[in-house]
Amino acid sequence: TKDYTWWKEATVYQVYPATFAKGVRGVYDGPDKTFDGACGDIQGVISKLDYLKEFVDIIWLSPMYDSPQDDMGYDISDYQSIYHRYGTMEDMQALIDGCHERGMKIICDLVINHTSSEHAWFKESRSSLDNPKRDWYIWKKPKYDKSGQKCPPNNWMSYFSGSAWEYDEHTEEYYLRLFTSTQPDLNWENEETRQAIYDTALKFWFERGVDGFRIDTAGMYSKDQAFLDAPIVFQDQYYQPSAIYTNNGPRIHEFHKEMFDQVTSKYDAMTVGEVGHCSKEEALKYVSASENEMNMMFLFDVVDVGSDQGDRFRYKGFDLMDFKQAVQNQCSFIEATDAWSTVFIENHDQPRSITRFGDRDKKFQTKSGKLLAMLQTTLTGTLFIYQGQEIGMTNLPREWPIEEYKDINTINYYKAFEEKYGKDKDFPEKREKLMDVINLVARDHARSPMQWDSSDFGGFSDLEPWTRVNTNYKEVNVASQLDDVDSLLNFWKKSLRLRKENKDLLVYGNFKILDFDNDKTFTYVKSVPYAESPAAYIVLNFSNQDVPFKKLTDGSFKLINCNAADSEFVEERMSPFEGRVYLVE
Ligand code: TEU
Repeated sequence: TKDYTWWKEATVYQVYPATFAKGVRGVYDGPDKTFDGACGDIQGVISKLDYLKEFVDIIWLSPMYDSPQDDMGYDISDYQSIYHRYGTMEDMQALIDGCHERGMKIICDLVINHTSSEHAWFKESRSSLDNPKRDWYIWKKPKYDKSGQKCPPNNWMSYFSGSAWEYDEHTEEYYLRLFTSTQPDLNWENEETRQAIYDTALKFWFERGVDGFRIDTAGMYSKDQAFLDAPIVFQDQYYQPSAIYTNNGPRIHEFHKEMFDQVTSKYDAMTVGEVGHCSKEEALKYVSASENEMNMMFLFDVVDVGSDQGDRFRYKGFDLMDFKQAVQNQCSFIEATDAWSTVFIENHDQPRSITRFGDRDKKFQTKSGKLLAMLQTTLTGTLFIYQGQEIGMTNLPREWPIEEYKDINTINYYKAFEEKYGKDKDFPEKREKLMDVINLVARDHARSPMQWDSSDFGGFSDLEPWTRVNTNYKEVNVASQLDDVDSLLNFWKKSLRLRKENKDLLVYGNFKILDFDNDKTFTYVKSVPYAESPAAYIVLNFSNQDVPFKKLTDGSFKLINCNAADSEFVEERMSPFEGRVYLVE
């Protein structure tokens, strides 16, 4: 049995400040390195709180801290001030208070594996070999190859292409940066560094009323101190070599326990760590209540479906069986334990779920969005929705050229690809193939401006935004869905209500797949162990065809949710992308 807790039952809504909403109290909108054009801000978020409070309980705000924005704020130059285009400290306090006044909570992004190279700590660290902060980052002497050329200390790769080591002329050493060149990794081995992180990045915000954190790259702080070359598993090296020695490293649990003990445990906080990949045993170390580390974690099983060994751009395609397995991995590992899980299929690092898992053709777009809503609102764990998911925003159009893509991950990958194959005779074909994949899986798809209404720029701003609005904003937007009883938005609201009304089953229940081998339907039951309550029986047709409906368990079935129109509903046959939720007694 599970203990009822506010952060378990809550629906969390992720806000990406750069593209959520532009407030009326204008922040300077002239040209800017990253945001050349109108950009979202904190007043914009405040202006939408009344919209959000109708269906969500907690807001997760992606980084709003001061930053050069090389990785959209995941490169922080000051934990204690706000990026000028997003607003001021007063705006942020107003947002925190605005959430609380409405009975909502707010969690912030905690990016503490690395800082920006513009952070004062790094500027000091790089200034000399004997600077007191030298050891706050990870510096290594160069190696030399046979011909006497300088080369990085080992073969670790960056998540954003190329070596994970950056050479610094000034002191003639390399620093580690698992992400982009301006995101140096902090040295968690240094106790003073850890204390500084706890004070500046966590306590400071708890004291201002923030209710918790989404902990960025929470599995990466502890690097294997041998810094060995990793075995090259693949022909062209992706980031796996470094992952072996930087994910779930030797001291990672010690660090999380320390952070919990010294900071998080002092507050009624919610914490969710982005860990991504780990074994079940490892996962339980992070999120078992008795371990005192964090409340829950994001595992990438589901969002990685179809990507080859975690490299999103080697996309193999969607397979329902893999998908079922992934869903099971993510929500079953907590059964019969004191751990907790999360439910999500979108975030700012993922493409849009309808394009990926639903119907790519317009025909069943909304209906497949409802199918995915039924899936998510019936799975065990804390539910996370990403901005725009509630109205069924989709990936960017395939015709858009690479120039419309702004994410450093996409751009670096594209450049590396061009460098490698640019001279090949068949480069144009190769390029088109890559564009097909980018159009399917790039992070950019989550980062286009939120579509509020059918006016210019989707009502996001009155000036042209820094990144282009999806061309479908006239068909897909909040305003047109608010009053339409059949809209995806209203379906989400209804499904979220049902989730709460049946929380023992839907939020807390055990999960069991009934048709693992079926390649069209996904059928599972949710049940409460040892209780004589009904079970929830969920059947989802993931295909664009009619399929027969057969009851795979005994009992009397009562339908409580369905996305098929009354006129098309036939008990023994399910229409394309139809989903049903029954209670069975
Ligand atoms: O992401 C870390 C991460 O491991 C991935 O989701 C990563 O973005 C992806 O594999 C790249 O293909 C977090 C943030 O969510 C992401 O936005 C940041 O870019 C990254 O950390 C660095 O801070």
